[in-house]
Amino acid sequence: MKTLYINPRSSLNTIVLPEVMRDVTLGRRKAIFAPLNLCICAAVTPKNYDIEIVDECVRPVDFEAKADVVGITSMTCTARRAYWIADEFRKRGAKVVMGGIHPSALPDEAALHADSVCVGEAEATLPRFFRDLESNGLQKIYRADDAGNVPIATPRRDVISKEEYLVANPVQISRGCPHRCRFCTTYAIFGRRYRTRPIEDIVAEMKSTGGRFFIFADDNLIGDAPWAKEFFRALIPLGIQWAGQSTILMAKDDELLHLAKRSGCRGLILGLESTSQDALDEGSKRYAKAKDYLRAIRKFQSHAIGIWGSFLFGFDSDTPKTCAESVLFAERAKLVMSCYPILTPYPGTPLYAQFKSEGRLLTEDWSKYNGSTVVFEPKQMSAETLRQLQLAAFGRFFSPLSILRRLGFLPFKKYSWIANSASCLGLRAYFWRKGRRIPTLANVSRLPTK
Ligand code: B12
Ligand code: SF4
Repeated sequence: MKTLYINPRSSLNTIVLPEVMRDVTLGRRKAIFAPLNLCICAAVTPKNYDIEIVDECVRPVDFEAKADVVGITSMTCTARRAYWIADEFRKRGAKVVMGGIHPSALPDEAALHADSVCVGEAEATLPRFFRDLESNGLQKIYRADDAGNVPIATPRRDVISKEEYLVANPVQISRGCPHRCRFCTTYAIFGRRYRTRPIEDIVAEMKSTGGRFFIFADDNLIGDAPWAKEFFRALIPLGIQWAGQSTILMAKDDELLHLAKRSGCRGLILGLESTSQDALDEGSKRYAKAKDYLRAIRKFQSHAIGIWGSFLFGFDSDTPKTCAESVLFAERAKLVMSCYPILTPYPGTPLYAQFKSEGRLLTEDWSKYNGSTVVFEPKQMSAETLRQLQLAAFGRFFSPLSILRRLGFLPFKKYSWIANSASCLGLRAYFWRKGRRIPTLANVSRLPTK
C-alpha cells in the first residue's frame, strides 16, 4: 500500500522563506526545517506500507501519483492549502487522514475534508487509524487522549533528503508546557502536563544523525528543570553544540545555566513578548516580569549564550510607544536576533475564544493567520498601524547600525553576523522589489491611534 505524507505550503513559506533560504545558501537549501511531524508519522506507520514524504516547501505535489493513503499535516496558516490537497486526493479515491496543530484544534472543520482526523499526537492515533483502515472500520475522529500514555516516538529520518533543509536534524525532547499563555497553541493542544522522552532514546537519536549541531524543536526546554539538568549532563560527553527555546525563568537557576552551557548551548530563543508588564499580564504570562528582563538576559550572556527574543505586537494595552520600547530594549539588551510577530488568535486558544466572542475577528481565512497579517481589530490603533509597526521594528532591529551596536566586532560572532546580515539584506531586497521605503518607528508613532 502506498502512503503519501504531505506538508502543505503556505503563502509565508513559499514566498518568503524558501526565497530567502535559497539566496542565503546559494541555492543549496530549499526549506528551513525538516518536517519532524511527518518523520514521526512514518515511524508509527505499519511496516507493510510504502512511505513517501512530499514537503511542498521543497517540491510540488504530484496529484496523479498513485496513493492509497494520504496523510496531511497542517498548522493554521497552511490549513486552507491542506484542505485543498485533501479534497483533490479524495476525488482520486485515496483515503485521507489529517493531523497536526490545526486539525487538532478544529477537528470538525478538518473532518469536512478528510476520511479521518487525528487529534493530538500521531503516536497515539495513527496506529489505530491503520488498524481500522485494514478492517474497513474507519472512524471520523481519533483522539490521542483516548489512548492513554503513549511514548514519544523516534522519528524516521531516512524518508527525507537532509540536503534540502537548513535544519535537517531537528530533535524533539518533550511535549506540552506547564505555563498558560493565553495566545499559545502548545499548552492548548498538548496540555499543561510536560512529558519528556527517555534521555537514552534522545541521545541515541542524536548520535545516529552524525550531526554536531542540533536544534531542539520544543517550545520550552526547561518545563521540568530537574529533568533538564539530567538531560544536559547526558549531552556533555557528546561534545555537540545546540540551540533551542526556553523561558526567561532559566536565568534564575545558575546550575541549569551552567549545565546548559557545558552541554553545548550556543543560543536560546525566549518568548519575551513585550517589555510592557500590562501586555505580559494580559497574555497571562504570569512568570514573566518585564522589570527583570535586562538582568536575566545579562545572566545568559555572561555564560556566552546568545539570546533571540520573540516579541508580540498587538495586545489591547499596546500602543506604538509600547511596541517601540520593546524594539529599543532588544537593541539595548544586545539580543543576537529578534522577531516581532503580530499577535494572532490561533483557534483552540483562550485568545481566539475572546476575540470571537467580542466580534473582533476580521477574518477566518486561516492562510492569513501567519503572524504577518492583522486578523483582529486592535484596541488602540488601526490594523494598518499595527502592521507598519511590525515592519518598522524589523527595519530598525536589522539596520546596519543596530547590528553593529548589538554584535560589535570582538569577539567576532560569525554566525550571528551571517544571520543578521542576511536578515538586513533580505528585508531591504523585499522593500526594494516593492518599490517602497521601510517604515521607521518614528514615522509609525505619528500615525493616529484610536
Ligand atoms: C520548528 C517550528 C517552526 C519551523 C518550521 C516547522 C515546520 N516543519 O513546518 C519554522 C521556524 C519555519 C516555523 C515557522 C512558523 N511557525 Co512554527 N513551530 C515550530 C515548532 C517550535 C516545532 C515544530 C515541530 O517540529 N514540532 C514537533 C512535531 C513532532 O510536532 P507536531 O507538528 O505538533 O506533530 C505532532 C502532532 O501534531 C501530530 N501530527 C502532526 N502532523 C500530523 C499529520 C498526520 C497525518 C497525523 C496523523 C498526525 C500529525 O503528530 C505529531 C507527532 O506526535 C512548533 C511548536 C511545537 N511544539 O510544535 C511551532 C509552531 C508549530 N509554529 C507556529 C507558528 C505560529 C509559526 C509561524 C506562523 C510563526 C510566524 N509568525 O512566523 C511560522 C509559519 C511557517 C509556515 N509554515 O508558513 C505555531 C503554530 C500555531 C498554529 N495554530 O498554527 C507553533 C505551534 C508554535 C506555538 N507555540 O504556537 N515554525
Ligand atoms: S508561550 Fe511558551 S511558556 Fe507560554 S504556554 Fe506557550 S510554550 Fe509555554
